[in-house]
Amino acid sequence: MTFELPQLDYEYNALEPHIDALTMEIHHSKHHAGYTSKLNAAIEGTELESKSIEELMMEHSDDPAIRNNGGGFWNHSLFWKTMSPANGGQPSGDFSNAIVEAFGSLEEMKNQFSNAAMTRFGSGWAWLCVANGSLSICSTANQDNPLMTGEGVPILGVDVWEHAYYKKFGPARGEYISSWWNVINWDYVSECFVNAH
Ligand code: MN3
Repeated sequence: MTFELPQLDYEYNALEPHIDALTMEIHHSKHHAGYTSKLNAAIEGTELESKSIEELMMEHSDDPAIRNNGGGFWNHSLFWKTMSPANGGQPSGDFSNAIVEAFGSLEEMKNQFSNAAMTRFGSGWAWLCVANGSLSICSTANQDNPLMTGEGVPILGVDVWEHAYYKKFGPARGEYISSWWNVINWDYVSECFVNAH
């Protein structure tokens, strides 16, 4: 199996002014493309070629080439899908109920998530996960994710590598995270929540 760089469902400039077009273009066509080709190079000609990306991450993340590039491939694939220029509404139904149950309110979930993203030292991600039927928040270093660590199934993640925000926001990671909340595709995240059960 060869992994392919997924196309975006929107143009590079579609998330302006919240996420800028140049960052989107470099992030997708260089960074994500790089993880994808390095992942393919790492598994080429080995028995790992027959594995799904989830199997690679859950069973073979002790190999740094799989961990870093497989994580980079999967994490960014989720990241693009969970953003939308249409700002897909608000969490609804069972997903909304689960947020209230776990955090008290959507605002509080966003506060805790943003705090996890702000306090991740260096490069990494913050995550909203489904674990044992309920929602939780964590963060991981580099391109690691909760599927590798067994912490849950990620349904929303924010990339806090400097390549995700430095062109527009400089060192102001908090301004980037605040802007990013404006382009969440809640309909897609709700779908992920349902599928994670
Ligand atoms: Mn990135």
